[in-house]
Amino acid sequence: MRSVAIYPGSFDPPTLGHLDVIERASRLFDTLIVSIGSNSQKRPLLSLDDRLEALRRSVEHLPNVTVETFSGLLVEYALSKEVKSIVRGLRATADFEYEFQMAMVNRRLSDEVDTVFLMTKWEYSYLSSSIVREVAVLGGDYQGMVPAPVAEKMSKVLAKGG
Ligand code: COD
Repeated sequence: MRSVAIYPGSFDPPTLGHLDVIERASRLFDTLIVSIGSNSQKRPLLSLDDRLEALRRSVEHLPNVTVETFSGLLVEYALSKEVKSIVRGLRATADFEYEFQMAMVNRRLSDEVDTVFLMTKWEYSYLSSSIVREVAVLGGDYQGMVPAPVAEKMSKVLAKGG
C-alpha cells in the first residue's frame, strides 16, 4: 500500500523551514500533499493564489509532492482524501503546546488520523512566517529566509504596498 500524508499550514509566506519539512516528509511518504488552509484569525500577506503558485514552483524538484488548498476542518479534508497521516513541523519547545493541542483536537475529531512531527535543520529552527512578514514589511532583507519563487511573489506584493 502506498503511504500518503498531508502537510497543512497557512504558509504565509512559505519559508525555507517549511520547505525543509516538505523535503524530509517527501522522503518518508510515497506521496505528500502540501495543503494551504486559510486561517481565519490571520490577515494574509500573500493571497491564497499567490501562496499556491509560489509553493508549487518551490517544490518542482520533488515529483511526489503536490500542492493544493483546503477549507473547513482538516480531519474531514484528510478523510475525504483517504489520508490518515498529517505532518507538522516542530521548531523549539514553544511550538509544542500549540501543536499538541491541535493534534489532540484532531484526534478527538477522528481517531483514524495521526499527526507526525518532523524537525527542521537547525539553521531554520528560528524561522517563522510571522518573523519573515515582519522583516519584509519593515523593509529588511528576507531573501535568505524563503524559497526564491516566494521572494519573487513577496517583492511584487510589497511593491504594491502589501
Ligand atoms: N521549522 C519547522 N517547522 C516549521 C517552521 C520551521 N522553521 N516554520 C513553521 N513550521 C511548521 C509549524 O510548526 C507548523 O507545524 C507547520 O510548519 C505550518 O506552519 P504555519 O504557521 O504555516 O501553519 P499554521 O499553524 O498557521 O496552520 C494552521 C492550519 C491551517 C493547519 C490550521 O489552522 C487548520 O488545520 N485549520 C483548519 C481548521 C481545523 O481543522 N481546525 C481544528 C484543528 S485545531
